[in-house]
Amino acid sequence: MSRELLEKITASLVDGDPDLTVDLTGQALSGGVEPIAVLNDGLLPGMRIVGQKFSDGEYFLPNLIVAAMGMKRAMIVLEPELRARHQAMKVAGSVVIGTVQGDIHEIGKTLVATMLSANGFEVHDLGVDVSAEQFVAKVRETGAGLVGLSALLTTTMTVQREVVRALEAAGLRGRVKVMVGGAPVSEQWAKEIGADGFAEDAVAAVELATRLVGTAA
Ligand code: HCB
Repeated sequence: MSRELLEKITASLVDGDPDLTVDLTGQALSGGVEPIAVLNDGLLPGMRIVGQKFSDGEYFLPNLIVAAMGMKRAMIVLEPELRARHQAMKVAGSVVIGTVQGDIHEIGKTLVATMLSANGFEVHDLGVDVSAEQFVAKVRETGAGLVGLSALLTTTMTVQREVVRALEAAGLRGRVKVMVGGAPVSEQWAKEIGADGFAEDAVAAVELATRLVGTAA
């Protein structure tokens, strides 16, 4: 019975039905299914399938956004139960993410943050228009091992370089990796500014983050 419910949760994410995902998550919890099982055997397999379908070109951005929404809403129901049972999600790594100063594009950055979070990363999302100093301060405060920088404008791409330099100047670069992304950004740009990697989309960002700092969620 619980196996069937967990499979339905997975399918609801794959089918892009956030209301059903939330409803089934509630049903599973009130039916006595362990919260950690809802996460590991219901929700995360769904996100993995959606990510794979996206990589294969079968799913597109709207599918990813809807699935991320379902996951995020289900996590709101699940998190207090996980905490209550000390079954906090295994942390795959800690990430500070934000859109760089002068840039207010937030959709892609938020999608990356949600996907990282859904894949077990502890995410500190600084929002948009974030200065190099704010990134440095948050890395110091949290001890995060990875910084994700988003820039959508050719005029703000250069701020990504400023952040890399500020991390160097603060003596933090040895222990923090930097991942860049955004429409005008490329692998070549990442190399040029001394970042550790470029991710084209949220699925690639999770793969890159896992490679750079992850401990297999
Ligand atoms: Co905006 N805008 N915009 N915009 N905008 C772009 C980015 C242009 C390319 C449109 C164009 O001219 N063709 C253009 C930039 C041109 C350039 O610099 N070369 C542009 C412009 C010019 C501007 C304004 C200057 C317009 C004006 O006011 N005159 C202004 C800038 C304001 C500012 O930032 N200071 C502006 C404003 C806006 C809004 C507010 C209307 C709106 C943003 C709303 C919001 O975010 N809340 C907006 C939008 C929506 C866009 C487009 C249409 C879509 C961006 C988007 O959300 N894409 C965009 C056109 C485009 O990008 N082709 C246009 C969807 C997301 C999911 O993709 O690439 O952001 P993404 O993120 C991906 C990927 O890059 C990667 O993963 C994400 C998920 O798959 N990724 C990372 C992103 N960040 C990462 C970080 C990592 O560490 C790793 C991976």
